[in-house]
Amino acid sequence: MTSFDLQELLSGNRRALAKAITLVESTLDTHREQAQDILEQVLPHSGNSIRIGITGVPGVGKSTFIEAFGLYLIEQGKRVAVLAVDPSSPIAGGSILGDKTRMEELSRREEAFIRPTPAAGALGGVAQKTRETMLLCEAAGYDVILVETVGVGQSEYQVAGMVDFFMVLMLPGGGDELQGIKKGIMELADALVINKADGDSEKLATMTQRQYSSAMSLLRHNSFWTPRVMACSALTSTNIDTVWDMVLEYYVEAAQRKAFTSKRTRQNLDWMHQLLHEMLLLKLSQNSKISAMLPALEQAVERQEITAFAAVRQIMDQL
Ligand SMILES: Nc1nc2c(ncn2[C@@H]2O[C@H](COP(=O)(O)OP(=O)(O)O)[C@@H](O)[C@H]2O)c(=O)[nH]1
Ligand SMILES: [Mg+2]
Repeated sequence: MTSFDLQELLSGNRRALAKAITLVESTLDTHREQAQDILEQVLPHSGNSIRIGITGVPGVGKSTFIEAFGLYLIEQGKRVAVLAVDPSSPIAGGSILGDKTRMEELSRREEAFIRPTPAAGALGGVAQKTRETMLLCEAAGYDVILVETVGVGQSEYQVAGMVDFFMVLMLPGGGDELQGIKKGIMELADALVINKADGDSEKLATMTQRQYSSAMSLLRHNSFWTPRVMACSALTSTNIDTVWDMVLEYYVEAAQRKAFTSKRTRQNLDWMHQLLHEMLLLKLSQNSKISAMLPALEQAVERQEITAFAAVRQIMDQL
């Protein structure tokens, strides 16, 4: 990519942004190199957005919420990027079709950029692509990045590790176990938002909110921030503004306590270690000598002829 394209990207040109993301998502070595080059150049222009992670079981209303929330943010003068992490989606964009219909108005807005999940199995993993895409979107001038994820595998943990504010959407009634939410996720949440607090469910939502408020106050959290429990309706756009006000409040408090930069610094270091891990595994798998000896070593360990440690030691000797 030429420096001209980079200027285009920085000026917010959507085609330049889409092209850069395609390079980031590519599995071709030459594309990866180009992508890394671009990422290094955009780095000084990134980091200036509000990064929000949104998770919850399928059907809780994430896409509907993002539509309402995104449109509200645009009303507030923001530019909004929506990224999805869905490791269960086998093809690029496999899951977004249904979502596009829920984000119909948002996807038509000039101030919004919606990017579906990259193909699963891409080098470095889906979450890493999302992280890099986030930096590109920031360089292109998006003020708020919304990262949506479904509760599959490690995706919620990965998303929590790349955003400033992590939100769990829930349904009125039913405990977290009933709703299929992992225990650790509740501890990572900066807010629980009970969605579908409308019509017949409004009362139930208020009750659920009360239950979770007391449950959350019992949870241990090692942050300056006490997680909030709210109720909203994405369908009727009720309390969407309250959710945004809460995020802003979090930012003000975080900035005052200088907790903000330290959180991102920590995330960056985690990211580095994760990348190192992945690169080492990749190097190992690309090493033909090691690939050739692996089956025999596995057998030997299976038959208890050698210890796992001895097997790994033999592999390490090849490096
Ligand atoms: N009553 C009500 N229905 C909602 C609300 N938000 C979403 N829905 C409905 O719930 C279903 C699933 O929504 P969707 O946004 O696709 O959920 P996702 O799978 O979490 O992305 C759709 O039929 C929505 O219309 C809400 O606030 N109130
Ligand atoms: Mg959805």
